[in-house]
Amino acid sequence: MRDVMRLDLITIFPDYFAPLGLSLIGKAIADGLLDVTVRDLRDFTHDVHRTVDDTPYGGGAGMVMKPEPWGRALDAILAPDAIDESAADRPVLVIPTPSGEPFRQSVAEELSQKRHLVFACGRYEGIDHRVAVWAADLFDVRELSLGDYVLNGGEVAALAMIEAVVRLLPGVIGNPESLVEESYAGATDGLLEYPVYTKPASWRGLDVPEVLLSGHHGRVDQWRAEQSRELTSQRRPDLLR
Ligand code: JB8
Repeated sequence: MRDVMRLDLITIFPDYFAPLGLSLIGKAIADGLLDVTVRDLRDFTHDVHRTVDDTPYGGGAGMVMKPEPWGRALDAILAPDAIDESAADRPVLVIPTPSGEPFRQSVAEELSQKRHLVFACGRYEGIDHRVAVWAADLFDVRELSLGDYVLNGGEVAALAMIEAVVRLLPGVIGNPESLVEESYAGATDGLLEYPVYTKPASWRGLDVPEVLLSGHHGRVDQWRAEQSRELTSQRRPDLLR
């Protein structure tokens, strides 16, 4: 049995994380599989204006997030724990950023094995780099990118990563067969999924492929494998060796 997974989220927009109370993740929290704390970065400022950004050294457009509030927020997150820098299971600090390593299913699987994940959600042009450097003494720091496009901040990327990780926790998905099926993917290892159909067999003049109605499991598996291969070569040739 695994310990409850602890998730700390640091953001200047705590409301972005309201959806974590819904659906499967909300249920995981209610069932005690997951303990989520959302922290407002501005609570770790000391000035009347609750300033979190400043102009970039070296010039350039936009603003950069100041390191001090991040340092205090991370101190607060670590405070309850006995700190062992060499611990095998160090907390992970995820920093969503377009310049990060790609977030993939393999990364989600790795993160799902950890006890404590902290997401540092930046805004503006990002977080002063010294935060990641300082944190590396205490956390496994992972700068991760959701994909090759630019969001306005790390919150939406964090939500996507959290959903991908939490659904892998034992007990979060009611039917673990769904997980097994997608991990070795039936016939489709590493390829895109084949199209799926349900009743009715004919809808608005469109018929379900007849092989799926045949009850012939061998032919069904073969058809699905072909569909996966064809879809993958059309849409994601990079996935074909
Ligand atoms: C400022 O596109 B993204 C992303 C964009 C961001 C920040 C973090 C992540 C911070 N812009 O994943």
